[in-house]
Amino acid sequence: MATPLEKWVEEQADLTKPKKIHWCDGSEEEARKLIETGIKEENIEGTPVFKELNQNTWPLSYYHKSHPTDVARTEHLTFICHNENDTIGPTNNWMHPDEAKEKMKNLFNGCMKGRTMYVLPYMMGHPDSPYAKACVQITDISYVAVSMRIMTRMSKKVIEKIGNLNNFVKGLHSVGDFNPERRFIMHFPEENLVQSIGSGYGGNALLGKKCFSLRIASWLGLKEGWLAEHMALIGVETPEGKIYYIAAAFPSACGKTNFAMLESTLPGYKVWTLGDDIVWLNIGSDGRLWAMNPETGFFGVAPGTSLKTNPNMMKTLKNTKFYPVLYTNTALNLDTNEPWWEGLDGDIPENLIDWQGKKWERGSENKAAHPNSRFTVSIYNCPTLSEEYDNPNGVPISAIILGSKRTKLLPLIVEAFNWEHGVFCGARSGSETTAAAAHSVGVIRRDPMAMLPFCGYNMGDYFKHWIEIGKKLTKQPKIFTANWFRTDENGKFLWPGFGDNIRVLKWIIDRIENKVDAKETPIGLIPEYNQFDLNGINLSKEKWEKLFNIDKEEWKTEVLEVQKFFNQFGNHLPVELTNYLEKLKTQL
Ligand code: SAT
Ligand code: MN
Repeated sequence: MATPLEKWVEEQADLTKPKKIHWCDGSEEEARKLIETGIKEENIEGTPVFKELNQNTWPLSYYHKSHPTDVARTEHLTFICHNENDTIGPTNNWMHPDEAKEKMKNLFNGCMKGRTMYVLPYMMGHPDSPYAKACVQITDISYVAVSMRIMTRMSKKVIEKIGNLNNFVKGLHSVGDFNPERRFIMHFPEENLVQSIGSGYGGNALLGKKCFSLRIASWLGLKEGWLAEHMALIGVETPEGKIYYIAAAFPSACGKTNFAMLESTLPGYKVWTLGDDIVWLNIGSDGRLWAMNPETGFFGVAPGTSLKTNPNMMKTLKNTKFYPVLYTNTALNLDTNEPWWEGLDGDIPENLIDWQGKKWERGSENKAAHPNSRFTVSIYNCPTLSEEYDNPNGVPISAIILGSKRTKLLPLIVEAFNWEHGVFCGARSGSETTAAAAHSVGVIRRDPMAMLPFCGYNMGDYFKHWIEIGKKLTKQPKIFTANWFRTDENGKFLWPGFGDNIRVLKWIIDRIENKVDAKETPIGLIPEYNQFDLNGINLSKEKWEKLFNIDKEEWKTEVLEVQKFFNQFGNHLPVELTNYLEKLKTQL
């Protein structure tokens, strides 16, 4: 008798009609074979799926170029298919599950003709963790199969774990014909199912990532009493040897990866890495909030990554522990066969081709590497990996940072008055958009908890859920908002950022340990200049004032924007948030 898994795979094969079916075991040997296949396999416009890079200087590394129209998440083609429109709220695209299924059935029909169907069994979370989830993704491109090996715990054992059960998370993916007209990413939260066609790009195609571990998982979290969040996860070790675990939300392409492997500029402080993108937060039996990263790799933005901005990532990329390391849509140095991107150390190479394969002229307006070009690399390569990373129980959280990217308005760091106020601060957050999604870059949009594109249900209910979680905790983590991106009147960043962000982390820990005071403002508690460690950097009082200035006029405009945003949620919006907004209005 076929198991539910075997039956499901058979049904998908009947629909998509592949030439053959390959069940992956997640081994290194298999990944090597997949890469070999990819090198010979034509992808788009005559380019192969993989190209081997210089193995002397960039060991284990391979290059992948995606379709020029397929370089970022496509939020307008991403749908959440609950039965009721109301369940997804005003910030998601909705389609009725029946309609979506019908549409996708037509698109999937015969789409794998002549191709291999890869069946990928994987876990999100450590297999021994009570919070882990068993998943299976089907795909028809070796790039996704190899990427999923890096990003998840892929293994045959997952098949045994699933056994005769049908509750595994299902993902059906095909690159289709890469036509944006026939590109859809459909989520069926009630069925633990994702269907994606027409894209080979990261968040659209690696279905364990944003599709399952955030959109579907956030819905599971609502029903089961936990949170799935778009956060980095770190441990900060103090000179006394104590480690505080901190989870930090930032929108895509706002430096979460750099933050996750921050190299401290303060003597005695060290940051340990646990994750750079997704955190699942559960209430432990001790009533504390426990966090784990369900992923096992980094899918990070390449441009701007260097020995100066993120030395630990450069070491991670060059580490030979885990095979392989992938580069997607970067530029290529034709003389040396090395990947290249804007911001990489060293001189700009003479002989570059850009991410579209065209010769790149120095001084050209266009970037050589796509601004959202990425590397895919195992977390086990990371020299600062926390010893607790594989702990099935996760780590207890002492603080949550809810970050935004704002060149104006928002101070470097603000402590919320309490958990509920923290939820309000996260809910009202807005950020400048980046190249991680296909839309105009640099405009401000509301992005609560950096989850706007990733919350699988009505965000009004999501805010309520956060408040409810807080009530259940016996020891609530402190909540902070952070903004590394504030500029002066000449457009220059006021805060050095990167390794110096440890100073902000130190202040957070000092607040947890009750070692420093904070100044009360209408938006929350801010540090005192003389109680914040600025040793070794040159930050004048004048600059500090600009960094923490709360401009009432700017905030009045902001409050109106927040009001507009909140209004959309109608009676789904928790009254606590309305109250905090009213209070803020009065105080301004
Ligand atoms: O494309 S991903 O969603 O995987 C990366 C991101 O945008 O955060
Ligand atoms: Mn992300």
